[in-house]
Amino acid sequence: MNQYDSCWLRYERVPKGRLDSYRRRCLHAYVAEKAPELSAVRDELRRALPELLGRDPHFWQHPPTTTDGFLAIGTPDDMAMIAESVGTDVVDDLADGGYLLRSVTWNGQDCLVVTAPTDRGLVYGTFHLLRLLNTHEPVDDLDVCEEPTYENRLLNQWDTPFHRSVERGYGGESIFDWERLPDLRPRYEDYARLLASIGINGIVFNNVNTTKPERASANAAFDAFEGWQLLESHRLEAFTSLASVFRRYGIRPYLSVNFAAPMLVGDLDTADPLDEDVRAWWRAKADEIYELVPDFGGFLVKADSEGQPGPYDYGRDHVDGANAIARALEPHDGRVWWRAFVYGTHEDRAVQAYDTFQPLDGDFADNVTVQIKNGPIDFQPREPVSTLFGAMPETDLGLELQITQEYTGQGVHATYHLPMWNEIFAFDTHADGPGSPVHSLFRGDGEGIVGVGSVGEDHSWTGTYLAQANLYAFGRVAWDPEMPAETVTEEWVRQTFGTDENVVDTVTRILHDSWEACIDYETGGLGLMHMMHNGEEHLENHFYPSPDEWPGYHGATDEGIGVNRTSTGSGYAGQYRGPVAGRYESVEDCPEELLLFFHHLPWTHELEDGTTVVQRLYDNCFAGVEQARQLRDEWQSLDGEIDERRFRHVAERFDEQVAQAERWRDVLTDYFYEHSGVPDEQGRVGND
Ligand code: GCV
Repeated sequence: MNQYDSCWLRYERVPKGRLDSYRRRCLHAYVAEKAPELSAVRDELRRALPELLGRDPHFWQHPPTTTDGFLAIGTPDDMAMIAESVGTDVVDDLADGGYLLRSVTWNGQDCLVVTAPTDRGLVYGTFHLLRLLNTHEPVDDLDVCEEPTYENRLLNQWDTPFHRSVERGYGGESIFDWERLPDLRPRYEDYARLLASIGINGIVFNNVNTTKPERASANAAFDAFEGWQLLESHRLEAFTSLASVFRRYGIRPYLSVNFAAPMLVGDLDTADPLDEDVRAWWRAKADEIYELVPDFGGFLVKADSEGQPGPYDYGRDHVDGANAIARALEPHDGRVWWRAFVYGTHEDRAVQAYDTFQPLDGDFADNVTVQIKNGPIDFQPREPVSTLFGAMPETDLGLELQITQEYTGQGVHATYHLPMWNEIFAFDTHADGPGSPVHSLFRGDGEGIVGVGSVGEDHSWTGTYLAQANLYAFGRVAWDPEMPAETVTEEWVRQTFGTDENVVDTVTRILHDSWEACIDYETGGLGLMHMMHNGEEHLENHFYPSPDEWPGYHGATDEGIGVNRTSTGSGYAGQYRGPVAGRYESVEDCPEELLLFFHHLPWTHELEDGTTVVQRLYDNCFAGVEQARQLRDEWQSLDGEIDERRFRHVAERFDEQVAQAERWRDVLTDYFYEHSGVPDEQGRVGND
């Protein structure tokens, strides 16, 4: 048995109906010889085709002269057959990563062509073709043309090097063993395959918290090591081997770095971004890295946030800080991704990021991207979108989403993030007047979409098998945010659990209903959030309910609940543009699902349908638990339809999820009752 799961790259035998057509076109293959990416393509075909087709394909060393049909993979320059059957111009016009798949007739034979202007595009095109074969789609009239919507589609690994832990990772310890580099583990390549198959083109190694591991590791010997040390010369040399694994799959490596690296790694006594020695240190470090890793993408920086050092330590601002490092990367085409996740003096944390960054619009260097979390707080089950989206037109921006389920049930609950992401993407910012959805931003050069990763050493990679869907969906929306949710989800289910229609429908339904269920039992809905235990004593914090720990986030008092973020409160609503600000400012117009994020209201305030706030909170908490039970029952109905190992594991997780949901419901409803004194109309709370 495999040490770990193949996720959606399973490759099982295609049923008879499709087999002939697939064999006719794919049992002979020619993959152009040259770039490392093309050897990865050949390897993938060697893995996949024998499993899918039940025959070993023949790989030609030169353009085939066979009388059979064949699969041709290369750029038009690589092969006359491709140039003549597809045309050079149409391929050259595609963006980096774009590709074409075509069924063509060549010398009277049925052939398939995968072509692209860049080697990376050939990798994506090959994975697309294998997805079609794996899900038994027809290929006889294939004419697919794809281009990525966003230039950058990055994974942020919050893996803490040397400790082998993953901050907010629920799939076990880190897969990356930095101590053993340059020795490589097979898992690295499988991870690169998974990422490339969904179009990811950059990976940022190292936790953004690069100093002071919060928790001692199991092996105290490692406590001396911290993530900033990855910039030390001997570690950078070892890093080259890891970088080469990802390079074969068109994935550029990046590193999270510590702002004070000139002092920590170098021997300077300041990290002041305006100091000439500091600038020279960053320049020399960048030169050293690019000498070793020529396709290095750049640095990610978390500065002046949660104990990480930053420009404020020297009385400078974020522009000074980001630009100083960016200048060092600029000659190498490298980029700084500078996080906007900052705290400050505001009582309402929501206000901070906009207040800090918006006035700096236009001042960042051309190779700086400001990376912004989807909402103003911190990856809560539901948040309004960040006010910075659309507010910095002169700055390259990146949208940061969380793939890992920090606040949505961690490695236990089935909570699918795609519906949340689609809600975010569809939100109209009014940045350029009506019709300026979030997905229309981040499309410029140097911009893109970033996901905080979720994988670890567990067999499932992600703690629970259903959470693999979040990683898959992230890659797909970062490629095309307008792809219908059903398409993305069904693709994942078919590749992961097979094409039986009942299985596909059931798992798709479970995933799509799971997010709202989580919101209901973990918050009561209506825009409440951050009601969880926040202690730092173990990794599972943010998992259990504890609404009295941080009352500032939900604003519960004996009179009412919610936070006033209107002009009479913190003023956050006013950071949105025109009509959006007006909508959130008004109790009547504010969408119900965000009402208590923007308004502090009496417990007995009546909602549109006449239900009181407190009654709606009770109802939602109970409905969330019912929904969790329903999801569990639906999964149970698949007993015998899914292999025992995965079926049982997920079934056990669902039992745990239902128990957790009941716990959340009981703690929250008791808390609401304690403050409101209003019993539940249905006698479930406060009627003893
Ligand atoms: C990497 C939240 C998380 C932290 C995380 C931080 C961030 O506070 O709980 O684990 O730290 O966000 O995004 O930097």
